[in-house]
Amino acid sequence: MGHTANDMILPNVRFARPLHVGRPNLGDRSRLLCRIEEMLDRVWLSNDGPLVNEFEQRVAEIAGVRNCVAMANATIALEIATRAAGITGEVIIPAYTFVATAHALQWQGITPVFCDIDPVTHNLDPACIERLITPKTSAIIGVHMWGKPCLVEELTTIADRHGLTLMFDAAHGFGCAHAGRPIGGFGLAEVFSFHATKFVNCAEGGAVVTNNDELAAKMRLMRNFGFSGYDNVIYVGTNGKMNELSAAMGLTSLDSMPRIVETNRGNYAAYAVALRDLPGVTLIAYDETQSQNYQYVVLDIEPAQSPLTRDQLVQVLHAHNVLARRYFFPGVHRMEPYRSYYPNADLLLPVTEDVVRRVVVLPTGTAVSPSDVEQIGRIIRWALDNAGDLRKRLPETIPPGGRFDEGWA
Ligand code: T4K
Repeated sequence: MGHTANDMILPNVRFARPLHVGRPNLGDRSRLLCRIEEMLDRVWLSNDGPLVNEFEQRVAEIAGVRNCVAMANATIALEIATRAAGITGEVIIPAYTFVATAHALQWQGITPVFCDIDPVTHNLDPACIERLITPKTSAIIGVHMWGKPCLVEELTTIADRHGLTLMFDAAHGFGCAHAGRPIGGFGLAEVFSFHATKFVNCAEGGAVVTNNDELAAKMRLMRNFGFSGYDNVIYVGTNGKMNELSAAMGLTSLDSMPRIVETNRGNYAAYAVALRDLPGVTLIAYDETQSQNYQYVVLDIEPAQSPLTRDQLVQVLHAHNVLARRYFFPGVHRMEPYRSYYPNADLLLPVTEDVVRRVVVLPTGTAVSPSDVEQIGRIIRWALDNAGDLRKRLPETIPPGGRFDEGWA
């Protein structure tokens, strides 16, 4: 008798609703609507409005910095920050990141140079950075992957030794700390994302934080077409402004920040219990002595020990309506235009090549309860226990853009 999709599903455990990675956390609806009412009464919708100003102050305070410049999203924030900092030529970034880190540079004619990562922290490997520095290198941009801080001190030493600018893509790092200091104050500037999928969100939003007042002033001009007062343009600028609706959303989200972190932390602890002692499956650890946002629940699937491949496990999860994500497969160096520009980049990126095949990110946030997590744990345990059967049905790998349900039917 042939298999059916149902043979691959643990009875009564498929979720009735899809569980997403990055389902937005919604704050207090009435507080949000009240802010929007006030905004409408003021008839002030964008351009440095009071809600944006308040959002900037609160973000700067949490990040422990003097300046926060709110932007429309983190991608444009990265573009403006690098441009305002005078970065040109080549910039060293990890290949293991969301594509925006590279695109923000390429968009401006700056060349992203892909650096390998540490297999445990998933952050830039300082030893690799040194090998990539050329006379054209002007900066290093570290990414605090999953909110886990880069080796800030090592990167600072390298940047100082070579006269390079150091900045951080802290899209994942809001509310996290390193050595007792909040992420936000390291390097020349750091960039947060407040996209809908982030634990604190503005629907769309981002910000550059910095202790450099001059840089902050320049970025304020650049995000508003370079206008310095009426009719007076003093830089080439763009439109990177955050609007008041987004700031209302962001402020309401900030009000709920402690509750969201607590929920994430509870889910993370529930995952640690649910996934205990599984062969080849490790939950990526956070430094519990430092402030964390726990917005990403990340599993490492060790190919030599797990009876299923990472992609087979993702297929099983999707069949149960758990829409786990392969962040950041296949690596930015394997996406266009970088794939065409550097067809052999993979040879220099052995750790990245390995990690992009091992990592899977699971749903968390306020849309997920500890009992959901327990259920997800049961699905994974069942899948590994029944790996012999499942392996016969499921392709070992799914290409980029491929659908996870193709192996079922
Ligand atoms: N640097 C790094 C290291 C980043 O991770 C990011 C963004 C950036 C820079 C750039 O930041 P922004 O310019 O976006 O501010 C998502 C997010 O779109 C992206 O912001 C984020 N990183 C990345 C890690 O994840 P996708 O393409 O995976 O998103 P998407 O649209 O598939 O959304 C994920 C899931 O969330 C969906 O399956 C459903 C759910 N969802 C999403 C939205 C927007 C909802 O339920 N409701 C929603 O409103 O990139």
